[in-house]
Amino acid sequence: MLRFLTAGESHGKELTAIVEGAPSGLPISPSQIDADLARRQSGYGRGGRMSIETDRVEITAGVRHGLTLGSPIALIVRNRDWENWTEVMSPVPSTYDGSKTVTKPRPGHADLSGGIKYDHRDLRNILERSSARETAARVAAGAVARRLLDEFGIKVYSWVTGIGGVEWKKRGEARPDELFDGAEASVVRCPDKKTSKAMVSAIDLAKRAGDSLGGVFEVVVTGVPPGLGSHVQWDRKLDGSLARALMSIQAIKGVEVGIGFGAASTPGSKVHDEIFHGRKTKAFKGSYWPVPGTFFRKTNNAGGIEGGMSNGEPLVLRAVMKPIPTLYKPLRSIDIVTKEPFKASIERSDVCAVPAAAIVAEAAVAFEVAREFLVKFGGDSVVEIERNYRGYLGQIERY
Ligand code: EPS
Repeated sequence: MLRFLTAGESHGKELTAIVEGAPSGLPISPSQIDADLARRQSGYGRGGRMSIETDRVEITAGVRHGLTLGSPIALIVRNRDWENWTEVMSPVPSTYDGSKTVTKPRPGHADLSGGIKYDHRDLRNILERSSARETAARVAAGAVARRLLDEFGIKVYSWVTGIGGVEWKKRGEARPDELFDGAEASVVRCPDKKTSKAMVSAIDLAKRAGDSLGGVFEVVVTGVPPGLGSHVQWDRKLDGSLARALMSIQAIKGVEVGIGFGAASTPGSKVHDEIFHGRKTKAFKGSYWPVPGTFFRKTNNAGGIEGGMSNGEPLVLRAVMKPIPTLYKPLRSIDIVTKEPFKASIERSDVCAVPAAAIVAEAAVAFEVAREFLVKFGGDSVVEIERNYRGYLGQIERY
């Protein structure tokens, strides 16, 4: 079973990810993981912290001479800000004077619920871990999964479709790889230049007002064979696993698959994707992704998943991120010690992290797809998985 855990506080020494269950023989290099780490750090609307951090991975276990061993892979991303926090965050008792103690819970953060739950009187003990800094470790773990998917022609893309009410309307039959290139060239990851500009203006406006903005992004996975996930049990459904992975990303408040909430106002005859047989590349001119098997659809309202299983079409997922709750414009709250009302003041914050969240979502989705891929085709080495996968492709060709 492919799985991962992360550890690390936002201003602690470093973040750690352990990936277990990756097969042997997978080429992994720090530079490929660093590329995703850098993509997560870019994006318009981030605060001062991003100019402190330049995330780089160190692989400390599970890889030898550029190839995975089949043993747990340990990935470390250092916090450069740590040097300013060594006393405050020291794992051993230090001369720290308690000056960074947090007793004022910020609305929208984990502070108060976590403080009550873990019986902490310094809310820093909660916020350090609930911080979205943790997502750097998830991106590192996701990069390993993405590398595995690469071996089998499965690609994970993302782009931003909305920020603070500025929406990019659907683009017909555009190719995912081209949309992705457009997103990579945009500071807000929106493939449309005009909308990108409007999004940047919206972020500027929010910043001037001491406010923050959320938004919507889309993740698309191409080259997924039919049959990942299963209809037979609730916790084996692919859409269920993907939704959970996406919802677990900090500040995500909703997830859609395919047409999603649009299905509520569309009749069934216009929702369900009709089935055709043949080679999609021949039968459907707009085709651009390899479709394993011989059945295909001309529409993809299902977002590539029916009955909890991939159907061979691209996976299409969307998620909404709430506006970052650390605001220069303070919201009312209550001090946990004095029980007095206060209005929070802050030192630094992001205004919008939707473009970064899209990259984190790519990692989360890549990991789930890789996990399901290994459930179906799993072996201990890449060679063994390849043999299993080739066998299955032959089988579905004859179906
Ligand atoms: C975050 C608050 C900010 C962000 C941080 C997430 O950090 P700080 O409190 O140090 O200014 O910059 O994000 C990252 C450090 C990152 O790498 O994405 C929060 O409270 O979630």
